[in-house]
Amino acid sequence: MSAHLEPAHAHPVRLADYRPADYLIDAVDLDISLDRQATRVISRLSLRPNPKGAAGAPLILDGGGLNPVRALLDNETLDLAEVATPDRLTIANPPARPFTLEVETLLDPSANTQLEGLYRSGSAYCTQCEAEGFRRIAFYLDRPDVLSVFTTRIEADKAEAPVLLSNGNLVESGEAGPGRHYAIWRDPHPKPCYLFALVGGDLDSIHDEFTTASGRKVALGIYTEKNKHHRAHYAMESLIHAMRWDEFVYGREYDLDVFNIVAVSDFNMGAMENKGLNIFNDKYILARSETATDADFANIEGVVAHEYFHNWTGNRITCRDWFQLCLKEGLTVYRDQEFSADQRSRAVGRIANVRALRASQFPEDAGPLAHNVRPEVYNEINNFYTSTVYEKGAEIIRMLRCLIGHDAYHAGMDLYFNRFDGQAVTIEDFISCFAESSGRDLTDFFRWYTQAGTPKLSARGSYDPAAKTYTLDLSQETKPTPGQPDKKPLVMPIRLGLIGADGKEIPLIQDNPASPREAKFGIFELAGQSRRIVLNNVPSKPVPSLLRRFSAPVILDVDLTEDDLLLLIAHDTDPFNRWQAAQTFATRLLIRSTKLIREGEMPEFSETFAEALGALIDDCDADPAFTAEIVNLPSEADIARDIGSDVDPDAIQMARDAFRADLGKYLWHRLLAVYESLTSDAPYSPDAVSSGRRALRNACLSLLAAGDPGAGAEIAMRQFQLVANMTDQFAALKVLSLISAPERERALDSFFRAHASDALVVNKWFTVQATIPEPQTLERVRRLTKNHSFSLANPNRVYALIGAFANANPTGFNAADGAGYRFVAEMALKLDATNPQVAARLISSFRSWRNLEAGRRAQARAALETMAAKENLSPDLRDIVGRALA
Ligand code: B3K
Ligand code: ZN
Repeated sequence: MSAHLEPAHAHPVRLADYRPADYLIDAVDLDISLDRQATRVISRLSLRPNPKGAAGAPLILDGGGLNPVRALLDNETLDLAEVATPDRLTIANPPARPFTLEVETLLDPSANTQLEGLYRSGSAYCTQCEAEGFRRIAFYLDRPDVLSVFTTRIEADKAEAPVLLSNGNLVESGEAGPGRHYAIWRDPHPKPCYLFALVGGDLDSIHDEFTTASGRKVALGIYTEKNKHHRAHYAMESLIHAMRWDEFVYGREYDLDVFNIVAVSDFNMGAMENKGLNIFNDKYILARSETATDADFANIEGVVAHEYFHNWTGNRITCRDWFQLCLKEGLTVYRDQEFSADQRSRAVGRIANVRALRASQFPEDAGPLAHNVRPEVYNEINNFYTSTVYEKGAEIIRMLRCLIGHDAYHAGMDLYFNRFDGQAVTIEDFISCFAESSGRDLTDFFRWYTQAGTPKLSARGSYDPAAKTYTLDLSQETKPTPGQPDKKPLVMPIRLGLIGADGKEIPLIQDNPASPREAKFGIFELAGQSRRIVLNNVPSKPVPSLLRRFSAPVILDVDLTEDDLLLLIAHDTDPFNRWQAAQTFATRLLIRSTKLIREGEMPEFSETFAEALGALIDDCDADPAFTAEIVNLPSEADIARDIGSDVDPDAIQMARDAFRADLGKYLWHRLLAVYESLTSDAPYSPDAVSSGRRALRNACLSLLAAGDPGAGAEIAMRQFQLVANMTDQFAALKVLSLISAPERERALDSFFRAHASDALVVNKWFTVQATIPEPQTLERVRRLTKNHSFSLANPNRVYALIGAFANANPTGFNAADGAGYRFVAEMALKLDATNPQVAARLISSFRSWRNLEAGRRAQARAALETMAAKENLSPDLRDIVGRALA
């Protein structure tokens, strides 16, 4: 067999097999002439043997379905039949000195439905190269540790693509023959090819300027499809805030003369941090009060900041290999979370982060798709852009910061930036900076990266009234995950407080504190399997407030009574734990009710809990956003996760609905009073305080409608018809969608008619329908896939309809007859032929199938097996299905 029929990298790819590249590419000159079906790419690579590679090795460049038409080595023509296949270019005996390789290829961007490489979105040309998309543009050493200086000449029809953008600074532009023009961009910062980007199109834009702390003027631009630029102002403001914040908090300045963002409507993920030219899914850029909700505004702020922050954490210092993905992602998520916390309410931000972590990362870690934050093997790297790598990766940085403190954390970051700037590095390199700055041995802490699964932290307290001591016994345990039967203890910071029966905080006094941070801040470390903490001078039996601010991403098992929880709800000085206590109270009750319902009994209600919520509602002026978080009960997925096995989603749904209905009735007058008191005719503003008031008002509306659907529908309909902002309008539509009455269809129709031409709003219309928890929803979703505005070619549409059904409609997706599973599998198979990445993402909704009751488990398995039995599955889908079944 000819050697070049094999892929350049054998699969599976293993971390243990990492070797440096045999060749380096010092410079890349790209000459790209855009055409809808026949784009011509000429790449000139300046290569040389890597002193760290194998001398005399063949040069093997990655390709992704390329169509080469010409290749020259140092100006000598090569025989293409001999050196190239669509997926690989091999030079058997390259010179043992610097040389150039020039290759011309022809691409068809219009036929690129995978949205990886160079493709068309609307009338524009754009690119997505991370992780391995650059090889679909040119033959290359497509790996993050090959850094090169890129110069890109783009040529296009002036009328079709008046705007031509790439990385770096614009160095030249002009005419290029009849009707054509060109632009040359040069990026002086060596970068891996996954950060390459190019955009061409007839785009509108807004512009601003930023002056860095040291006086560099940066021209900022945000480009959108025609006539959408007036919706990019909030994104621009967010960008400027993010740039200032990174200077202020991390001392990091921007390093080019321009920073451009382009928003496109066809994009597989959220956004991409290409050097100096971020490309975004337009849902994370475009917002006006009439089209975007408060949540959309908050997401825009967070994602714009995230991509900007990558300039230092990801671009200037990048990953040695894709196993190190969380080096840039976990760190950058942590940075964007902290940025958002500084812009908004820190407590509410933390609650939102933890809700998201528990909703997606905990289930991932508890199921067949569990993997290390730093995986050790992959078949398809695109399947590892997971909440484990991102969100759990961010939690690790947060713990590190908590363990070593502000000063050592920032000293470590400075060391990291100084030592590794311009390099492609590993997690070990990163962590070594903090070992140095803190003087601590972080070997055991490192286990967070190499061990999957969510640890369970158990805490048992006992009070000795004679000695006035409180003893807390802590222990940890992590269940086995696929391929990791034996788990070791992890090092975790446990932020602790004690609340006395009078509701006052009790000082923590120990004979021999293990560290100054323990004595000063109540941050205790659990490093081994267990630990006993004895606290002195405790005047009366206290209630422990453990894991304040959720100081470690673990499942907490603590034997608090209902009275203890009520005390924490009312008095904990840590807002996160006040919220947590309410969640715990409600979850316990809902789990009991779920069980009762399955046994044919009536669900429970708790007047005491309702009164506690009532007191918070009466006292909501202090922080309405926080009160809203408390009023929003644990989700069905939260309850399912805590039940853990033999899960019956229908019973959970019934328990939750019944409790909400009882709460709505019980608190009716107080809810209505707050709803009315928060009604405002002030002009819309997306700021945290105003959005918090809307959040609480809409949470009240939702409970009112649960308590009395008739009266609730009336209030919701009035709100739906009266308000101009999308937050309140969509919240009302959501409430109406849950009520099976004629108002529902009337509201849905009028919403669609009002927004039919606005894709991002129509996505909301798809989602609200896909998440109606009733048996007829699957039929509705099937019907909607035939709607003229639905298309499998647009990832946002797929996520809005099919993704929402699979991930946010637990009773629909998990219908007992398996119809939901079969539908999602059918859609994924259909999509797999054109966009495997999005198909694979849809199927991650099966990640918890093993926890279901036996009947549904069998149905889910059957749906997965139907997929597994297909020939011609993409590597992406084959990998997810295979791991889900393994
Ligand atoms: N780094 C990109 C994600 C790339 C996805 C590749 N399939 C966005 C981000 O995390 O910032
Ligand atoms: Zn990122």
